[in-house]
Amino acid sequence: QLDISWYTESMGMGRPVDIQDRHQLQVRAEPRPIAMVTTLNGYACQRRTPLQHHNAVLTDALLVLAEKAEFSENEGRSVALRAASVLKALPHTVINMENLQGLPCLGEHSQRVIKEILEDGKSREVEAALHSEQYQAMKALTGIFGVGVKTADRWFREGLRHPSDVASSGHRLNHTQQAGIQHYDDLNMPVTKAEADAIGQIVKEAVQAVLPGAEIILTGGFRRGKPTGHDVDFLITHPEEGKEEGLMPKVVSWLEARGLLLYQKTNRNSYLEATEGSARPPNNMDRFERSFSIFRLDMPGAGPERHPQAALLEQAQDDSSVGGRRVGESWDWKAVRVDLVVTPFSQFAFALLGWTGSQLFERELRRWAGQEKHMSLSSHALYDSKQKRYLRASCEEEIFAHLGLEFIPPCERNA
Ligand code: DCT
Ligand code: MG
Repeated sequence: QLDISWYTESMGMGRPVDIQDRHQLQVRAEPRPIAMVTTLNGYACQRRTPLQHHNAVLTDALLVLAEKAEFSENEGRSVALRAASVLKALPHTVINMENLQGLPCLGEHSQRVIKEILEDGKSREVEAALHSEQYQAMKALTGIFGVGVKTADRWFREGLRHPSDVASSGHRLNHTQQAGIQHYDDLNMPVTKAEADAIGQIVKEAVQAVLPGAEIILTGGFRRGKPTGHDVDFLITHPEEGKEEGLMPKVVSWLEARGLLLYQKTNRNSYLEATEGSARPPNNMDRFERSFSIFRLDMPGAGPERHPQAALLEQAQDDSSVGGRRVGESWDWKAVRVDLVVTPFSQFAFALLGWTGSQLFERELRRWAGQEKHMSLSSHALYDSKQKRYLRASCEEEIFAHLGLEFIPPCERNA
């Protein structure tokens, strides 16, 4: 899937070089500007995308533009995300526009931004976005758990800029948003792998206590090898199909009885294969028995050193109820967003694939299935529209095989 046409020792500088040039180079046998021509497949699910890549300066810029587009609800978001994703899969640093030849998903807009950064070190459009009041306010307001772009945009138009403005605005907030405001600082601090593992131990204990033999697995970004995340995602299942039914309320009660949950909202499983056929649910993430929660993770001995924002908060003496703790309060626990999902064993492989991400990798898998294979993929099942039947799978490898795709391990799904 990856074809590095050719390159010589000192990468970069040149234009793509054809066979004749190459011959001349060899004849002259002198160091020459390099051509690095790489071709990549058009779907992110056909590419290997590692966590660490060579073009962070460019992808960071494109991701700001994706965010800016998201805040104004235009489709530029997916365009910029796809462009960034292609650069993440490149095995080398882009240093000139020729390096982009033959690459998919790089439209005129993305190329303009890349060119500017290569020439001037930065993009005016990205700088303007980062400094704009709208971008900063939307970023802060959508950073509240339970607040989406629509609500944030309405608040922005009313003159609100920051969670503290919302808290003092007198707006009626739902329970999720109240929790989001209350734990704003903690929830905007990255969750570390160590914290995710600590929560994993707690969830494991809870699950084992209420249903012996049940299994839990850490999914989402941490399964892809990310060192931090915005939340912790777990899948729970039991090898005996049916045993998992009704598990979530019991797990939640166990956790609540021990004071480990600061907030939780459970959705029932609303997926019914037989009656729904191949219909693709509008949002296939919402149909398992799923609990969105905020854990209270004990952090023994934690002080401002381990909780860097504590120092900042202490400076903000006059701040109101936003954030979590007032000056002088202890920092021995941290609020952490956790998603728990219960899946029947027969759907486990699909759930695992669907919840491992990245979000773009998932979107591209579904696009590939629909457009290239006349299949419909969700986190529950894979339906073949030509054969008019569901295709079963007991592991991720089988799903890739059904889709006619080379298997990509989780650590290379960071599209
Ligand atoms: N997912 C998806 N489509 C969405 C949202 C999520 O396919 N609209 C899948 C892919 C990732 C997984 O669910 C978990 O979602 P997040 O926690 O949002 O993503 P993440 O990769 O775990 O990111 P983070 O590390 O920030 O938590
Ligand atoms: Mg996650």
